[in-house]
Amino acid sequence: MSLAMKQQQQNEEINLTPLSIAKPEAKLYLSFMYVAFISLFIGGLMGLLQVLVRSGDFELPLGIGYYQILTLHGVILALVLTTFFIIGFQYSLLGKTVGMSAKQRKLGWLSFWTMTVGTALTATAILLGKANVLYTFYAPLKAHPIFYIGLALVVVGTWIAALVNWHQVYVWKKAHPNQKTPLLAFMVTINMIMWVICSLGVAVTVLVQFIPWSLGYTETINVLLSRTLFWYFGHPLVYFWLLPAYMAWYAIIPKIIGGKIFSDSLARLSFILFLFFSIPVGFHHQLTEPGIDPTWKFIQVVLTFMVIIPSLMTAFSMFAMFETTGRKQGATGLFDWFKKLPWKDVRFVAPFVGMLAFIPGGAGGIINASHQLNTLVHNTIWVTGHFHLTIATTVLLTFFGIAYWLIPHLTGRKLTPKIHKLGIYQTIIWAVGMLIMSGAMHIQGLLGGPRRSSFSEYGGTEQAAEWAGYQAAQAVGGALLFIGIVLMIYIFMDLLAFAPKGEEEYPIAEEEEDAQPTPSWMENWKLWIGITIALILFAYTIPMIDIIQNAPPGSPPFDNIL
Ligand code: HAS
Repeated sequence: MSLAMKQQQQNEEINLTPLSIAKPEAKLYLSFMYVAFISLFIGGLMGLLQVLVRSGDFELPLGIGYYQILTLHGVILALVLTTFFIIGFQYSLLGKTVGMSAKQRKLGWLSFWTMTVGTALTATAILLGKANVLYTFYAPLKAHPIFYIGLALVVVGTWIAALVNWHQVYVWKKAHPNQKTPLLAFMVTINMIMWVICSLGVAVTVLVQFIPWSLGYTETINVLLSRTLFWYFGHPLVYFWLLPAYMAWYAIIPKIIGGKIFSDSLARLSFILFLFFSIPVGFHHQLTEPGIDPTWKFIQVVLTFMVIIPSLMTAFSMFAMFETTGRKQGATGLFDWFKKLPWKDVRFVAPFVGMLAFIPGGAGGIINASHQLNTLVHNTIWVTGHFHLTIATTVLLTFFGIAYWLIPHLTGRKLTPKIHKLGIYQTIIWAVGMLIMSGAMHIQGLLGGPRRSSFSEYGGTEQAAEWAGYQAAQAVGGALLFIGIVLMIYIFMDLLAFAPKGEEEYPIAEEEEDAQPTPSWMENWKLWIGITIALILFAYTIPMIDIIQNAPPGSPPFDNIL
């Protein structure tokens, strides 16, 4: 058989017809979506209250504390909304590409209920005002033990989901021994490997340090160790959010715009690089932390610059895919392909605006990661501006883009022209709101405005007076974003229960007919996990020993900050 025929045969085998999703599976995937969208509403409302308080013209009623709503905002949006959406979406990706058995579905429910009970416990502690510790729960701020126990349960739930996901892929692999794992299943496998390895760090600090300390079994806590373990988890956490968005960019958007996957191998390589470089970089969140040797900070900053590469590869891929598709549709000239993109299709427009936001969002990340520049922006509201561009725009708009077809696909309804239109308005409102809010946060940060702080005039200093206009702008932007949230909840409910019955496509793109075959070594899991662990041991072993051996006296708890 000629090489060309072999390639074609392999591509045909890979472009398998997507499996159909049965009702019981749809119910499971949808349950994750319910929690995600309820969280969006609650978290968004808290965000609105925050920007109003910080404008200086509004006070919280009924003795509610600023740090209470800030904690709820961060936990419910950054941890709950994201995790539920991602686990539900990833289950659906695997259900569609490799299938889900009844047994796996049952375990899927176990993961859902473990995560939901955990969320309820953590939320209760926050609502009772017993956990005003923000989403990073930095020691020595202390929360009620239930807060940490709830978070631990959420993580355990995700581990169950990881086991189910890997089992799904394993079963498929056994049934298709000589075929490469479908691209989306490969990507989910990587994301969950990264997640399990990194969440071990937060599990250790919560179980060994926080829970005994909050129960009063130990009097003090090693603050530096707890933060280091948190950021060992906390940076890969941001890629755990980003990679599902990249899954949609690489393998779903091409189908929506009428194109093909630009390069299956390149997509896989970028995910492998994320696995390598997402974890050994946590120190770039601790560049101002005094107890860490600068050499190790330098090494982790270098590794941080390595993790930028797969995002640059993704940017290249997106441009290439847009241009190739446009040219196939008859575009000529340098930029005509741009006009060929489906500007009335909200399934494309929302993620596309997310991609645009990642250009300044990613550039901001590169600034943060540069040691000298970090001293200027660290702990200022610039950082809050950065993560509202990345997670709250790039990732969230992509998640909205996914919801427009995923929810009707699961409920057996149609995405109507009316919802397309509303969705495009929603995207515009979000983009404008975020431009105003995040832009003002970036500028105020450069003028020295702190993050994680309630309104203060700082004794009437001139510097604080400079921030007033930017704080007002944040309130305006935040109010627009809340309108965007209300609109999105309306759209979600419409797609759930009111849109006309019908069939909505689950768009999975195929490879080009003449695509080069993906090398089989790309699935050398032992090698990838081995390199990942080697990099982690290299970046963390010596500084960890140093942090533990030369630990300063531990800290007693600081409780009930309002
Ligand atoms: Fe970050 C702080 C560095 C990416 C989230 N980050 C945070 C925090 C969060 C967060 C939540 O080094 C705050 C944590 C806290 O509470 O303290 N970040 C980076 C770097 C990247 C980065 C180097 N961050 C993210 C992503 C996030 C996220 C993604 C969420 C999803 N970040 C930092 C650092 C800090 C930090 C420090 C600590 C700051 C401090 O001092 O506290 C990189 O991954 C960024 C690489 C990205 C790019 C952009 C590629 C562009 C693409 C779009 C292409 C556009 C297209 C459109 C195709 C290089 C892929 C086509 C357009 C046409 C016109 C056709």
